[in-house]
Amino acid sequence: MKRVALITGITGQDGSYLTEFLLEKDYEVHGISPCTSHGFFNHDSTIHFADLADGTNLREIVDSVKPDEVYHLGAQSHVKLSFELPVRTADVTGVGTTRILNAIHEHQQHTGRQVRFYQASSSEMYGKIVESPQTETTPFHPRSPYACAKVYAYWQTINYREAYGMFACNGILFNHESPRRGQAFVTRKITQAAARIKLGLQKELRLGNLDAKRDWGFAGDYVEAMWLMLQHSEPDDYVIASGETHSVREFLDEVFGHLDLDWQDYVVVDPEFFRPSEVDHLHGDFGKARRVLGWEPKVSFRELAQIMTDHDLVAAKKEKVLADHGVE
Ligand code: G4F
Repeated sequence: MKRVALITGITGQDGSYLTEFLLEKDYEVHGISPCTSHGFFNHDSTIHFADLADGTNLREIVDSVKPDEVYHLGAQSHVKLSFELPVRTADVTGVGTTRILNAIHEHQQHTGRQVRFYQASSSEMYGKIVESPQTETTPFHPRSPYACAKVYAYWQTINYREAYGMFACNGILFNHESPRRGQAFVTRKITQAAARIKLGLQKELRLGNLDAKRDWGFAGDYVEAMWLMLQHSEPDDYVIASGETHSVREFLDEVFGHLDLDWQDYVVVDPEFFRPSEVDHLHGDFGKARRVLGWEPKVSFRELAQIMTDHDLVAAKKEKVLADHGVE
């Protein structure tokens, strides 16, 4: 019998890599998505439409799919946007987690089945950090409505584990990127702009805080860690990170350097892209995941920057051919 996985946020970056990973392992893959208009669709998976802010059909979906594993990746995941949409972010990213946990709990009670649950927790929860590198025991100090919602969801996941014996795990994932990363996140914004600048399609790149430091890894590596957590004998919480920290400036160096350009000729610092409160420095220690799950990242910071840049250069070349032929 095939194992069955249900993924919220299936059409996002992580959802698409996880779908491919699970199909490769011969899972039957189902996903929950709020709309059809954007994202990555894998035709070997089945999509069910539901909004995490409206839990009415979540229980029906869980009852009909009968998943062995649920990967809860769906969220309003943009930190800066969360300052503009704090209530929506709390509802989708925070309470949305309770809605899906509750649907699974009711399903388990009703059917006697066991469902394993993965919560996409975030390094943003560390916020104003109290130690470095950050581990599973580092206290949280969230610095955005998004991070507050993620802290709430983190504790709900532990609460369902402790109160009802649910097999529920938090993966505390540090920033993870890829050519499928949304264009509003800083790495992809930089690789797209650099490729377009290289081909003369764009003249400048407007960014916010260049001094922020992040622990950036490759999303394709990180979905394996999600799966490993749910295969372990005990549910637990794990930091998943690259173990390195780099500034936005260093990412610019890698990307523009790869294209033989100097970013200082093109980057304009624009207050528009600063946040009301910033997370200055994130650096994860994935020692527990390595020890217990046997997981470690494969793609380095430099390789990640180059993979993303090369991908966006191909896209920019296509755009240029169309532009040269007057097609918009
Ligand atoms: O790429 P970012 O928007 O990612 P951020 O805020 O670290 O959050 C991402 O990673 C989290 C994991 O730690 C996830 F939970 C979350 O959902 C999301 O995926 O920004 C990275 C840094 C920030 O310090 C930001 O201020 O880059 C800085 N930055 C500078 N200029 C910019 C820009 N960020 C964006 N998005 N756009 C800019 O123009």
